[in-house]
Amino acid sequence: MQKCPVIIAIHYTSYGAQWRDLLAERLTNCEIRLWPDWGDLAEIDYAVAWTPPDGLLRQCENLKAVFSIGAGVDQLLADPDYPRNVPLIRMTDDILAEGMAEYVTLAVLTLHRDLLRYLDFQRTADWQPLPQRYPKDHKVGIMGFGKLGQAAALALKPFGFEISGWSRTPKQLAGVESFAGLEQLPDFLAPLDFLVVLLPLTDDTQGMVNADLLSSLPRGASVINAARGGLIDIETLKPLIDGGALGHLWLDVHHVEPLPADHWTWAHPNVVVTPHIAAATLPRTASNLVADGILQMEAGQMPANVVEFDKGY
Ligand code: NDP
Ligand code: OXD
Repeated sequence: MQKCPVIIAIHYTSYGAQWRDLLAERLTNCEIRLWPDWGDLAEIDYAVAWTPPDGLLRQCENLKAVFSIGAGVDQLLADPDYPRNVPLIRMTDDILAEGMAEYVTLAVLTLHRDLLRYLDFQRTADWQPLPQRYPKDHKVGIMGFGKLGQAAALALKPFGFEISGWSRTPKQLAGVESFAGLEQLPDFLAPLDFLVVLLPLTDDTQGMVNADLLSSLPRGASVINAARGGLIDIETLKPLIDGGALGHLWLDVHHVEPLPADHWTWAHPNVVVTPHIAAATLPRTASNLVADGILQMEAGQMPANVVEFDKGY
């Protein structure tokens, strides 16, 4: 390495310090600067970021690349001054796929086996066996069939659920029906008992999961969103869940985060709320991918998983 690239990890204290120390172990020729000690922004070669302040990355005028520490990049592209001439690399650590597969399996099995109702019965010591349903009776559709969506499908498959995926381009995954494009969306939705949303948030997908789209689902179907809150037009879903058109809403991500304490989803009996924990980035493994990417770039190669700005993911 001829020149020491300088890396800026944009983060709050203990998490940021962890990233700084892990990157320093791998990138021994680099000076790592941690928020808020940026120094001269023109000296920065690489940024490692989640939600930097708007305009900051544009001020790093000699930036060679930005590494997102999340699989999603909408939080970076939301900056109106985001420098779109600089490659943006998204996080694809396998540990995210493992976490998401586990989370989606937890949500589907909880709803499929009526666990929420049994927990209610337990509160009043009510011994009330419900008729058992079998996986072959339930169809799961995964909207957004990329790295995380396919990992979720592979985790659910051994239980015996019928699984389908919807994406922009068709996919081939053994035993899973693939649907692609808007024209196939109604056919994808029509038979589902569980719709799992794992799309990236882009100009095309913003607010896509609304009352109109969900009218294609069978009555009583449930929706699990573990991708981004902005994909769902949440207020249009309240009448559907109140009236039983939707069975349950299972939300890991929200239109505003942290979700305000007075939002109706917290207290609704048919809504499950978790605080954006489906698949957390693990600095120990993720920092290796970032370090590998920087070393590749210093060797004149472009890392995989560069975001296509026109698609937004
Ligand atoms: P990928 O890029 O691997 O997959 C995205 C999928 O969405 C692809 O199948 C893509 O289709 C499809 N897609 C995108 N736009 C459209 C569209 N307009 N119409 C149809 N299909 C579309 O992303 P990941 O699987 O790695 O991650 C998905 C999202 O999960 C992230 O963007 C992030 O927001 C969220 N996430 C949430 C976490 C949490 O803890 N809650 C943790 C990690 C990620 P195609 O394959 O044809 O391109
Ligand atoms: C991600 C996330 O995008 O944590 O990785 O939400």
